[in-house]
Amino acid sequence: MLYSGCPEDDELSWKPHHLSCCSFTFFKLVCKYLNHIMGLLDRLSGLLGLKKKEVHVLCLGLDNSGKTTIINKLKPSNAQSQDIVPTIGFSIEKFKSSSLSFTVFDMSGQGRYRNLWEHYYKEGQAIIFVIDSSDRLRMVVAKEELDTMLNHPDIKHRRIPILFFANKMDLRDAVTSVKVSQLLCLENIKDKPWHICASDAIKGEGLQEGVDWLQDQIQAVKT
Ligand SMILES: Nc1nc2c(ncn2[C@@H]2O[C@H](COP(=O)(O)OP(=O)(O)OP(=O)(O)O)[C@@H](O)[C@H]2O)c(=O)[nH]1
Ligand SMILES: [Mg+2]
Repeated sequence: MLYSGCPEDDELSWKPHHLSCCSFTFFKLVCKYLNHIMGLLDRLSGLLGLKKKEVHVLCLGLDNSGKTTIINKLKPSNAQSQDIVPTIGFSIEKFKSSSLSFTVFDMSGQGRYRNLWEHYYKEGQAIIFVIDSSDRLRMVVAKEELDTMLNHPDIKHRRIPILFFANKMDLRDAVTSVKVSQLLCLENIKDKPWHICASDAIKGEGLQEGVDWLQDQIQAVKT
């Protein structure tokens, strides 16, 4: 609705002091039309295929496997956090690839929060599952959590792509990605596309290969 007179007093509560009533109304009109034009441009870029498609991804895996470090490294360098702390509950993060805009649910891997994962399965269009390749003792726990996820009704019958990061490859005790894949029995996953990448999230090695694969899979499903 256009303003024909002065806005009500309560609408003026945030009015800059130096603007008169008329110039303030004009200012609001300009803002309104700018907003409208931005909306049109946004829709136009979507129609022309210039706007990146948005996808929702779940990042899962045991605590301390490196999920938050990986997601952080995938952000532009000026948006990266210098201080990674264990995730409480979950956090929503964003990063972009060449043609997709990812919204990631970075779930906490701590035992007490793992029951939160299933509440987000329906929303996820892809899964990133992170394994600490040097944590041989807990590989069996990682496998249990993976199997529970794969058997969940919201995942079981979907052809959802799963990207595995065999992370912490820089550590001396790390096993190879082939070994991780054997320990997790990944060859048993027949009804979903999956891929495993060895990664070092601190240096950012292996991450791009994984994201490129994920992007191809998501686009293959959408088109
Ligand atoms: N050496 C090495 N350390 C890593 C790597 N990735 C992550 N870390 C370290 O592992 C620790 C845990 O990393 P996070 O990213 O917080 O792990 P997380 O999976 O998000 O853990 P939760 O939030 O508790 O589920 C941090 O001290 C990271 O610096 C890696 O590739 N190599
Ligand atoms: Mg975390």
